Amino acid sequence: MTMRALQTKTDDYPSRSSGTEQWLERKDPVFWGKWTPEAPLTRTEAESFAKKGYLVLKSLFTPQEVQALQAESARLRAPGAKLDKETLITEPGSDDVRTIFQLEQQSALFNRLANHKRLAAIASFLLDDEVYIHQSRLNYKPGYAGKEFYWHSDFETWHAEDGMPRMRAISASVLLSDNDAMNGPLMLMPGSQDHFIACAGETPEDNHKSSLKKQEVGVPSEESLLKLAETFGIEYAAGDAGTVILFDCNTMHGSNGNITPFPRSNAFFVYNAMSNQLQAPFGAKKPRPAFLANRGEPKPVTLDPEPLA
Ligand code: 6CS
Ligand code: FE
Repeated sequence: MTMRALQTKTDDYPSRSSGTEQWLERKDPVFWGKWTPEAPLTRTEAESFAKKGYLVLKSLFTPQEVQALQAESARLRAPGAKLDKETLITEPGSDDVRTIFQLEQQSALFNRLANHKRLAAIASFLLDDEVYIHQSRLNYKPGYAGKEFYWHSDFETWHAEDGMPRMRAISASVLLSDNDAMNGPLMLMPGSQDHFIACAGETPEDNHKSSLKKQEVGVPSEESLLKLAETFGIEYAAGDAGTVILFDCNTMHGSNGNITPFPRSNAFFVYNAMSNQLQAPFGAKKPRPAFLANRGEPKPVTLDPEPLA
């Protein structure tokens, strides 16, 4: 048996294992590294990430790069794009594509984005380790009828269903459309990353088949959401296309629907520390498929410095 297959003996973040919800303290840092003048973030940015559990970086990509990414995103969503059917998730109640998973494996340009130094070096710095892509996706929230994403901690799902041991992963959302208060931007509770809400209930078999359209298991109770919102407040991350939102794997987040005529899309990469590779799921009978959670022999990102366009 390889080291990676071994299960950690005690579970610091048990969830979905009893009938009751519980608030547990976080046992991992948010910012694992140490700031130096060579760091890819300013000291203020690194400290703000540690405190709030998220960071918005404006204009990380040039207008030319953004245009190239938008064109590639349109190509992937157009009829005839050769995509693995399994990786496509439609909106609840319609055939509109909501998410394309394994983005960096189905598009050369998005592969370069996932490996790009401007993104991956920041994740690697904050997590103080080499990083690999745990999950990637192109999210598309159509205009008029884009559906919401209910409140959740990503780590809760990744720990329970995918076997991610520690809170040592960061999501990077690269905005491909302008996001403002109106078209269903990402909402976050700053500071919520320091608490783990162990959820009630059990993971149903093949939960991902419905949870990716509408998550119902692994979400906090309304009482806990109220307490979190009263304690930490709710902020939203706005920015023009090309803005990057980085957030910790345990920051409570969600987004409203989008009834504006303007669609909203983003490319989303989850960077996990190489030392934090997946084990057996902590709160489900079998692990989710590989298109949702990279559990092979993951390769660290390359930190490619070349412009994308
Ligand atoms: O399933 C996932 O990996 C992600 N999607 C949802 C709806 N919840 C957890 C996590 O963010
Ligand atoms: Fe999420």
